[in-house]
Amino acid sequence: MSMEASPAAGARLLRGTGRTVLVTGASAGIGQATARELARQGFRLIVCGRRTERLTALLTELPAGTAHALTFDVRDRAATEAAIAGLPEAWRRVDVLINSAGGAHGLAPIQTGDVADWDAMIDSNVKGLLYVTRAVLPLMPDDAGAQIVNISSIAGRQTYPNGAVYCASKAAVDRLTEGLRFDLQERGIRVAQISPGAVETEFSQVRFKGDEARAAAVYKGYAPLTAVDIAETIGFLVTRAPHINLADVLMLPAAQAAATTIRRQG
Ligand code: 8X3
Repeated sequence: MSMEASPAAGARLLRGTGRTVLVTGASAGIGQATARELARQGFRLIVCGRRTERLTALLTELPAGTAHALTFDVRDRAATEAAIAGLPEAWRRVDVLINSAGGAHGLAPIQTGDVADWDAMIDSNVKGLLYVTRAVLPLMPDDAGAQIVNISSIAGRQTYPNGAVYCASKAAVDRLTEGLRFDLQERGIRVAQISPGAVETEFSQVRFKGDEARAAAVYKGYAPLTAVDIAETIGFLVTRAPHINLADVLMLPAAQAAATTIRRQG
């Protein structure tokens, strides 16, 4: 048996240095933690979110000139396109796109669910991801190790009671991730998704419309994942050698076996 190394074996990891990442949903949660983690790894950052003051605060943490903020709501197609089209010349190459904007609104059966909640979830988790991706793609280089990472969810793989619309929106992310992989194969752009289980962020506070007690109960009796846990995994994923696409990561707390099966103690 030949012990010769494959041509790819010597390919080097793609460090952050000299590369630019655009992160949506960067004003909180997984997006914000990912921005911090990738800055730590040397990436230049385009941080996108709805809350200017939070993005500005994030910029002050980072070395001057290494980050650029864009305020827009991914649900607003015109604003999304205008913000990305208006990027200054120095920021018009994007090596990595992290689609993190989105969330859950309400937890209710279809027959009584709030239609405005459905619109919010479908508009941000599905249509917003599409708007951003379409707008950013012209800025991504071909055959240069570029990468898109979509933040999906275990909810994209399993439906749970009262979560039909959120789960459907994340199932759409799963399908779009696969579809983009086909579509972008000819450009040599890698497409991946990470599907977290329970992560303690603002997620449940938003889902339960500010009901802190109800949100806190979601994470009681076990150790949920943190946004930093997800961010570190994304950091690993986007620094693999160019011949690797770590395409699909399901990441759960150790106490979680399935979307609604969590071992709680105490
Ligand atoms: C977040 C995980 O299980 O609350 O997407 O839907 S879950």
